[in-house]
Amino acid sequence: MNSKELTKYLRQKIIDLGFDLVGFSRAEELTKERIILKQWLLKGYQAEMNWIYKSFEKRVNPFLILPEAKSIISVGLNYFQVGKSDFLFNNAGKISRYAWGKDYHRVIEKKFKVLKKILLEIEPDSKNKFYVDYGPTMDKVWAVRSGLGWMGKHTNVISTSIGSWFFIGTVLTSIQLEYDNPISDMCGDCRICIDACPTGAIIDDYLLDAKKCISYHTIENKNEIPEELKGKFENYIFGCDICQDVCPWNHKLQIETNERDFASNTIEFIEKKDLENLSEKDFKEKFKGKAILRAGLKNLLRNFDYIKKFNERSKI
Ligand code: B12
Ligand code: SF4
Ligand code: SF4
Repeated sequence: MNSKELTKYLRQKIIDLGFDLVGFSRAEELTKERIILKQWLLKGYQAEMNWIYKSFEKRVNPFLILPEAKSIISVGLNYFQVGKSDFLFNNAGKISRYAWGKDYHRVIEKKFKVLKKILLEIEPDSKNKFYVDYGPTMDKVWAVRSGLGWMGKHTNVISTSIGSWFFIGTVLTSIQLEYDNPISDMCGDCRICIDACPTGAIIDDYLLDAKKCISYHTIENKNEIPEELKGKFENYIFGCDICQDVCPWNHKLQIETNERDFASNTIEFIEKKDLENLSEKDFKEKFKGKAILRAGLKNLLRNFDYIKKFNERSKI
């Protein structure tokens, strides 16, 4: 097979694995993004996520991860589901959509196992590295380069077919493939997400300050949440969907996920009393396989205390 036929074959195989989006780009150093990421870190927008800083060189240079890399494969997996309970109990904590089903890291890793076999069948000597979220890669940048979508002003990648409710997997491979073209930015004059963010975390078009982001504080922050953000979390205790919920592209598309692991056994909210009397062991047992384990019991309870102020305000 020549590289054109090979790319066509691989694209189909990846779709057959259940991914909704796939695209290919040239493995190369990210020179423009190096400057942007450096600036972002120098301004302290990463908050306490110092692991981004530590892996900086790898993030902007795929050859430091895989010297033989020729191509990047970007895949997207839709996780959108229509909410089953739109109304919210006053004291319930909201969980963002991406954590309703099974932990996406595990779901995508399962598909990657099969993809690895496919790549080795194509080229038995090929070298391949697979990442979803936790890798030292700029997943969104590669997804944009591979033509999966464009970077929205809220800094999530948006696809014209499924909106922004998708996870991104990034594969570095030594296999030579044909590359896709990026698509144009379709945000235009819109700034609905920027205006809707309750904490003002999107400080400029395409620029997010994690120090102000509800998603950062409810999931990644292991310390105190700043006093000035109190009352602004709109009941979120794990992640935040507001900037994506208001995006016209997501309103228009609303394509439900085909992934059973996401659609079954969903948790859209929990009440504090569901957590209060659990031991760490019970908590791990109760939420086995779910993404919310990442926040830890202690931090979820802290997040409940934090949103209480909003509930008190809404009763007035
Ligand atoms: C750190 C991180 C976070 C941080 C910081 C978010 C961020 N915007 O960077 C926090 C904890 C806040 C976060 C939150 C969320 N995250 Co997150 N996160 C990551 C992670 C691990 C790294 C992202 C990164 O490198 N950030 C650094 C910034 C500088 O990089 P960047 O945004 O790509 O930078 C580009 C633009 O922002 C822009 N830009 C940046 N600065 C500037 C400045 C100027 C002047 C200009 C013009 C442009 C510009 O250009 C840059 C280069 O193209 C990725 C996984 C990965 N390994 O890539 C997941 C990832 C981005 N997260 C993801 C998700 C799903 C979320 C949440 C939706 C989860 C939730 N529901 O709560 C929220 C969304 C919040 C938001 N509005 O972005 C998905 C996004 C999928 C998609 N369709 O885009 C990813 C890709 C995970 C995955 N593999 O699926 N996340
Ligand atoms: S995830 Fe929430 S807090 Fe973060 S930028 Fe979007 S709306 Fe703002
Ligand atoms: S709400 Fe508007 S500006 Fe924000 S990402 Fe969607 S289209 Fe772009």
